[in-house]
Amino acid sequence: MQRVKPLQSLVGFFLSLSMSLLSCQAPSVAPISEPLSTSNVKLTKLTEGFDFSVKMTLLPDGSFLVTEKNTGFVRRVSPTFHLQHEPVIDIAVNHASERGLLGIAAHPEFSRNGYVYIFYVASDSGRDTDHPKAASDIRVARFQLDRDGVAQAPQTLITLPVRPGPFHNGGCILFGPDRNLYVSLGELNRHANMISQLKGNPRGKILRYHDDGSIPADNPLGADNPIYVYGLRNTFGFSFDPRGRGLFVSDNGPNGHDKLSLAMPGENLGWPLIWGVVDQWYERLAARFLGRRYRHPIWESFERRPAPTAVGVIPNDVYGLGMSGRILLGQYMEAGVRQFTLDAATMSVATGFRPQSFAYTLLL
Ligand SMILES: [Ca+2]
Repeated sequence: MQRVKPLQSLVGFFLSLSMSLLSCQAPSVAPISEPLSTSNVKLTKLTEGFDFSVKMTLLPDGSFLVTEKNTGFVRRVSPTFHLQHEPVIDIAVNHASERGLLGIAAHPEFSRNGYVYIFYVASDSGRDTDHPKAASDIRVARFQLDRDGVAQAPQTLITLPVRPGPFHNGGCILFGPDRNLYVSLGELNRHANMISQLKGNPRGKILRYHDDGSIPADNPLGADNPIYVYGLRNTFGFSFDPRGRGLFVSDNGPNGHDKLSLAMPGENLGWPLIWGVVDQWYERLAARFLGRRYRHPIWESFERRPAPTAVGVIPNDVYGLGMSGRILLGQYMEAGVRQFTLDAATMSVATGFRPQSFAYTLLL
């Protein structure tokens, strides 16, 4: 299999390591491509009328909020799947290339406080724009919905110390079971400087914050460091395993090699040193070099480019026997949802694929 290798200079570096490393057994996972025997997940179109919808978050009353990348609208869909015409809130975004309003998450105590968090690339003019130079920053903000569904002006909680990239801005935000806020930031398509591997820089990482934007003292890389998982390229989705096995993380690779990983706190998913199942000699060596923090993926797409987005895990067997713990992965280029089941003994995966003609909302 021919792969693009942007870091050929590393080969020479690794050659200088002892030959004993060459004989080490590499961590390896053999993805199984057999379809799953049962497929109880059904995709149903619930509503339409969005302008480039990207993410959604469920509210306690059964309605959900949906982000529109280019308009900066947050739109509400009722429990009966009626799309409210007027947006809940309208953010001034820079939506050039992959920028825009990218992420949304309702606070775990939304019923009490009405807080909704959003991730976006802010315009520097107060108006939506796609001018490449008219971006202010990448931020996480919080607004409050009152009981009538009226939004208060957003308050910026986190301004990420980076220059927005035209590509690879990440943008998935999620509250974890510990009620902390998790944020994915891509490497902004500037990976030649190994930025995803640097533990002092937020690019190419999943970050962990308190709900007020402060950094938890028990973060895995230190009390003043927001990094939770590193070595990422551009992650649009992640989800905690309800069984407590870790954090399932999707990542978009270069020219294919999209991935699904199961990461523990403080772990390194390899980019840009490694970007798939370890099957090349220099990647095996790189895996050894990265050491115990490196975690190889549980699945990769090889030459295909499904462009994974959201990740979800079915928490119980309400959808049928054998469905509990199944992992669902949204796909942008190969529209539809891919599903996985994780073999608890080998931590490898079996996959099932149900192609769709165009994107649907996932009904769970
Ligand atoms: Ca707007």
